[in-house]
Amino acid sequence: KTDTETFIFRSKFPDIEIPNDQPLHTYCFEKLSEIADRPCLIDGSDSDRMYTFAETHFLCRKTAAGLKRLGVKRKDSIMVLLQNCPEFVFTFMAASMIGAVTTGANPHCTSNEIKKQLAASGARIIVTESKYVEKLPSEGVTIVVIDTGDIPAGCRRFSSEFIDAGGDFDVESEILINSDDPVALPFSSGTTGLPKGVVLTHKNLITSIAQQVDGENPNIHVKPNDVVICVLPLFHIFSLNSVLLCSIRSGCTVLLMKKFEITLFLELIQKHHVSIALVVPPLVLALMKNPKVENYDLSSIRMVHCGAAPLGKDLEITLRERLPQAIFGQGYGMTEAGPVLTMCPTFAKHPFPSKSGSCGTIVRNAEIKIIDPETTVSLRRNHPGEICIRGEEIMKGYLNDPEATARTIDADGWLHTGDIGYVDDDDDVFIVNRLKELIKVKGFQVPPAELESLLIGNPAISDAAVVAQKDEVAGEVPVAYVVRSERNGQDLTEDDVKGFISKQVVFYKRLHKVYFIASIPKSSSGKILRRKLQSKLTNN
Ligand code: AYL
Repeated sequence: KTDTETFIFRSKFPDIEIPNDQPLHTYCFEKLSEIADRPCLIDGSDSDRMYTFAETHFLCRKTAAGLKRLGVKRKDSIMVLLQNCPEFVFTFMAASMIGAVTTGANPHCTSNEIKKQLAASGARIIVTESKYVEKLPSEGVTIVVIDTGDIPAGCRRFSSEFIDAGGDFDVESEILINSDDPVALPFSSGTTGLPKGVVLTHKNLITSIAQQVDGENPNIHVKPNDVVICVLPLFHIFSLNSVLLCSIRSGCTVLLMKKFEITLFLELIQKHHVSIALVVPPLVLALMKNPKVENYDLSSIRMVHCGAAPLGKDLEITLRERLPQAIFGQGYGMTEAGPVLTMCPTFAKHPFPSKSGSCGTIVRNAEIKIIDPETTVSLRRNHPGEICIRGEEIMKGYLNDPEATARTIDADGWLHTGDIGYVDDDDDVFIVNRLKELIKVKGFQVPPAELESLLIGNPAISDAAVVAQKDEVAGEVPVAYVVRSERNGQDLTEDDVKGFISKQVVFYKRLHKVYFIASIPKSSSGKILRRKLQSKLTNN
C-alpha cells in the first residue's frame, strides 16, 4: 500500500442500465402511450386545472413549434422567468425538443441580476409574466408573456403564439439532438467567485434522474398514483430535477404551487392527497412552528425529502413526530453535480435504514472519494474531507469558463464539491462542514464574492468581506465586514451599507449585519481569511 492509494466509495445499490443516449424529453415521456390519460400536472394556482400526460406532451409540442416559429434553433438559449406554473414545464420541455437550452431565472431578482444572467446565457427569448417585463431589456430580446389579460406593448402572448396557433411539432424527426447537447443552464457560483452558467446536458440529467428513480430497486420509489407537491422553485435544479423531471419519468402527478404560502400549502396537501413532499430546511421550520398544521389532515404524506442545506437535528425530530406515517430523509446535491450525489436509502423500493443526520448513500452509477483538502490524499471511511464525485451526471462544465471548469473538475474527471463530509461503516454519508465560500440562505446560494464586488464598488468603502452567520430561520445569512474609505467613508453607517446592497440584489442576498473594521485580514497572496472573520463573528 502506498500513500497514493485511492479509496473509492460506491452505492450500496447495484448499478443499473441507464438509457442516456437519447434526448431528455424522450426519456421523461417514455411511457407516454401507457399513461396518456393519467394526470401529469395540476395547477394549484389556477382552480386546480389538471393536464393529463397526453395534454402535457401536446402542449410541450405546441410550444416547441411556437419557439421554432420564433426562430429558436438547436443550441440556442431561452430564459424562463417564472414562478412554478404549467407554462414553465411546457417551455422547458419544448426547448428540449428543439435542442435548445433553458436557463431558469428567479423572478424576484433585480433587473441587474436578471440582465447579467441573460447576457451570460446568450438568451434572446424570454418567457415570463407581464409584471416582470419592466426588469427586462427593452431591446434585443423577444418577450413572451403567459398572462391572459392586457399585456405590455411589444410583448407576445404565450397562449396565442404557442397554444392556440396552429402547428404541431414532430418530436421524432424534426431535429437531431446529441445527448451531449446542453438542455439546462442553471447558475451557480460553485466553490468560489461569481455565479456561472452550469451546462447540464441531456445525458447528465437523464443519468441523474435514472440514478434516483430507475431500475429494479429505485433509490426513490415513486408510484404512479403518487402526488408530488412542487413548491420549491423550478428555476433551481433541486425542484427541476428531483421534483418535476423525476415525477414525469415515474408517471406520477406533479402539483404546482407558485410559491410557499402555508395555508394554501396545507390545503393543497389535504385536498389532493399529496403523498410526496420535497422541502428545504426553512420550509420544515415554518411547517413545524405553525399551529395551523394541526387543523389539516396530512396523513396522505408518505415521503418527505429534504435537501439543499443542512437540516438541524431538532427540526428533524419534530418533523418525524408530526408526520409519523412518513419516511423522512435527506438528499444531498450540488447544481454542478447534476445535481444529486447522495440520497436517503429508505426511500427505495427495497429500502435500507438510514441514520438521523445522514444525507443518505451514494447514488448508483457514480463514484465518490473523500480527500484531505490540504494534501489531496484520499481518505478512508469515517475520515472527513472534501467530497468529490465522478459519473456521467456531473456537468459538462461552466459556460464559457474553462478556467473555472478546470478548477472544479480535475483531469481525472472528479468534481470537487467544496463540501466536507465522510462515509461511515454503513455507507451513510454525513456532511459536516463547507470548505467553499458559498453562503446558503433558505437553500438559495449567496456567493460572498458577488456582494463583495458590489460593496467595493461603493466609493465610501475601501475594502469588504462577506461571511455567513448562523440563523435560526434561514440557516445562514450574509454579514459584511467593511473598511470605510478614508476620503469619503467617514460618515458611512450600517444602514447606508445595507440599503446600498438591498437595492441591487434579490431579497435573500441582503446583508443582515455590517461590522466596520480597520482592515480585512488577508493571506500573503491576497485571499480573504474568511475563517478568521468567521471566528470573530462567533465571539461577537
Ligand atoms: P446548490 N445537507 C447539507 N448541505 C447541503 C445539502 C444537504 N442535504 N444539500 C445541499 N447542500 C449544500 O448548488 C452543499 O454545500 O444545489 C452543496 O454543495 O444550490 C450546496 O448546498 C449546493 O447548492 C436533491 C437534493 C438537489 C438536494 C439538491 C440540492 C441542490 C442545491 C437535489 O434531490
